[in-house]
Amino acid sequence: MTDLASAFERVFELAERGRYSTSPNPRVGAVVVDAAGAVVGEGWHERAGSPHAEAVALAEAGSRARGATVVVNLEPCAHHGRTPPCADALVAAGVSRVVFSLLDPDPRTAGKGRERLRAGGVATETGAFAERAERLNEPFLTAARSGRPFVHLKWGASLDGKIATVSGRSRWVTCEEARADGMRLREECDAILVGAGTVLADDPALTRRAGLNRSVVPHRRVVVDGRLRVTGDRNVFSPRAPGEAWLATAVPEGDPRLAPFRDAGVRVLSLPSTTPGRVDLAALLARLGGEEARSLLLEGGGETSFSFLESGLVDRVTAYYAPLLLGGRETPSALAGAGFPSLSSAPRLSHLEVEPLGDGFRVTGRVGRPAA
Ligand code: AOF
Ligand code: ZN
Repeated sequence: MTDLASAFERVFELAERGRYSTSPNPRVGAVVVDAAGAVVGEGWHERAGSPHAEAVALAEAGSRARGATVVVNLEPCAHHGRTPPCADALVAAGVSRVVFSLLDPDPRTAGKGRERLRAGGVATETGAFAERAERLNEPFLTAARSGRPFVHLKWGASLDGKIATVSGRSRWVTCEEARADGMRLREECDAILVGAGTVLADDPALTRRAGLNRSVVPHRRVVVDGRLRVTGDRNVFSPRAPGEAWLATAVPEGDPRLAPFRDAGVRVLSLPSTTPGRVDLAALLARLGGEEARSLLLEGGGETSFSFLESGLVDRVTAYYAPLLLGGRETPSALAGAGFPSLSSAPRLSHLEVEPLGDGFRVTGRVGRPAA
């Protein structure tokens, strides 16, 4: 006998299987529970183009779906996309009730799935486990609501917030477990971004190396460099690396210094600037969003991270802390820039999750809107 809470527990477990593969689609799990409380069908969405969770669960349930309750973390879709509408399939299967957590913000569904179910005589309930459902699909939901990718800011630092020693060495501040977890975040995100300062100081490759991602969205390695300080011989632009390299700059399209990047296969985006020499980050995110990038991992450095925060464009922060004290007035910090002038204008994190990791800890939280 399955109650609603345990059915949802299973739904989230199933949906979680799609963590590294469903983008640009959401992570969805579905469970069919018959009138006696037995689970007669289960499904999850594997990747864009493959059947939706409800379709898989209904197929497994077969005729046992008649009169059953279907539990799912997202509103069943109402549209013919890469697959036919789940709402119609649920009506056709004769289910009596659908319990789902959230309305699907995709404008092709957005309440229409629920309407189709109701019109077909199926009872609906919305809102159960909504918070957990939000957390699971932060990238998809943020992107569908705003048209830009979900921005996840990450850093690894000493306990006093320094990301390198005073001499600039930064590679081994946090422990191996923290670095592995950071690598796992790269697998979840459709794009990884750093500023020019980080390219010049650390020369990162921004590649995914854990081999977890199986989504259809190409992985973008993005460099923001308003004034064009970097050169094409940096690791991030290597034509041998998988995925696309993007260079976002404020220098005009016709600048001859951009030609070698283009010749090397780099996507050059000459974007408007907010202040002279600085890329309009919202314009960059809109370009990424327009190409189905649902999430972006922002890996520094301090100037670039601060610019994103200042523009109100960061959704989540994950920080790894080492039990290490570096000090130093000139030591690079996770955040630089001009700094927020007051406590009320500074972004604040909510829904904090703190976990020990290796010899340090990880803290993650949602970025709230500043009060002023
Ligand atoms: C569901 N269940 O398992 C998924 C849903 O073009 P398609 O067919 O790949 O559909 C993608 C859209 O369908 C996506 O934007 C989202 O609105 C919904 N995804 N809905 O009921 C699922 N993956
Ligand atoms: Zn569907």
